[in-house]
Amino acid sequence: MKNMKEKLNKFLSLIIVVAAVGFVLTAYYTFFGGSDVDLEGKNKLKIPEILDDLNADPGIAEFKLEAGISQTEFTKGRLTPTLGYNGSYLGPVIRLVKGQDVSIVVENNLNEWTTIHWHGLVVDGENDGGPMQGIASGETWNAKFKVEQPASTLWYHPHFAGTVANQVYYGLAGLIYIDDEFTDTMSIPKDYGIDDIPLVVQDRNFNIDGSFDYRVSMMGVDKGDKILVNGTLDPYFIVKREKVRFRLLNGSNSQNFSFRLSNRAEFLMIASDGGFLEKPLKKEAIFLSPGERAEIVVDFSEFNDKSVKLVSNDDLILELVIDGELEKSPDIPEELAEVADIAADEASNTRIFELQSMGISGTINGKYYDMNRIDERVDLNATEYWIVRNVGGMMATGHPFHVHGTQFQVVSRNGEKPTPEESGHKDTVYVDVGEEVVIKVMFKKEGLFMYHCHILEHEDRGMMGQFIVE
Ligand SMILES: [Cu+2]
Repeated sequence: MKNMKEKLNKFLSLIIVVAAVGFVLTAYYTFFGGSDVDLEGKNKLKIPEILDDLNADPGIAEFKLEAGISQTEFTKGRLTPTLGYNGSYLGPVIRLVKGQDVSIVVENNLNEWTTIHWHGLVVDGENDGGPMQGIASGETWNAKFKVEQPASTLWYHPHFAGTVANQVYYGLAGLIYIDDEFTDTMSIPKDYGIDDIPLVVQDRNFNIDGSFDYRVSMMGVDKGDKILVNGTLDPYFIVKREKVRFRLLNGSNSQNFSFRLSNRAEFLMIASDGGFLEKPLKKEAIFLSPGERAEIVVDFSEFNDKSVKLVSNDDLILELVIDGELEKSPDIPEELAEVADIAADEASNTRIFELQSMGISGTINGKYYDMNRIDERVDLNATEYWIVRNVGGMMATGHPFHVHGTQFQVVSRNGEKPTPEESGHKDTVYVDVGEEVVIKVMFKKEGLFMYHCHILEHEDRGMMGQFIVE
């Protein structure tokens, strides 16, 4: 009898211990853990490397990039033929500082021509990497320039006439960060890969064998049913309960994104294409057409959820797993930077650009791109108003209008003052069907430059013009 009682007591003790352990574990994961978020089949977000500066002098930066043919395992066990810079897909972040003299040697190890364009960088025509600076297979090209613009998130990608869409789709693109005299001491998240996260977002289609299924027809481009973020399929990223900055690039060929958080929480937009806005802007969603960038700060200390999703409409972009204890992160300053006003007046020259779609191709002012024709001549240091109209066309779409060699300001959209998110400097502006956007542009660099639609299939099929600054 006594024996029975002892056994029962032991059994009850065991149950209590098991229950207690269970309770403690549950409580631990409830408060601290993200481990009950189902990450089955998901991949940890890749963070691009920062490209080594080969010159120890802080005033001089020397870089080497190599465009090559490779394969990438987006899905376990399946290899996708891809292109990449210094790697299998996409490229490293080129980190520049305002005032630096920069040299970048680009080696073309593809079996076709390419160029490399520094999108958003204000440099002269010869170093811009447009269609005129073609690099033959096996050759190198050396771009040299001085960084003269404020802190910003820019990017680089090929620009050889007719092959841009394909080369970007297969993986040729990367980010450029510029730091300036203010960024070191600014109270914003800036720990690269920890609370300052690059997000290169691209839509893609895959075949069953793992290869890309890049579908283009006369009608247009098929939207990819998969999303790659920094070349990661089904990505997740673990953040702390603190403020995290995301540098978003719409790196897609033709798809627009409207980014928001799954819990519909507000975040702060702090920068657009050309750098910081004057003041942080509270937003619930951010629209980016191909080529456009935005920097946002999300305060994860405000969320009780264990996971929040970055989505675009109903598409999952990135699962953000919130892990760890509450971290005290500093307030974002109410004044971020001074956005230099581009001085233009009634005397400034005005030009009109009419964008017209024809399914997969399109024209600007009724003309297809011709590398032997200069479309516009601009005086060095002139400031001009450019009126950009989307006049529709067959299977009309919106067009992201990009101007090389400058950062411009949006003056008006359909006669109205632009929204605050368009108040900073920009190099790409979305013009929807029927819209008219007026920009003021300053031309501080000499040479031959492009303006074009940043739907890469449109650009490749002629929706581009050339201007010379002299
Ligand atoms: Cu277009």
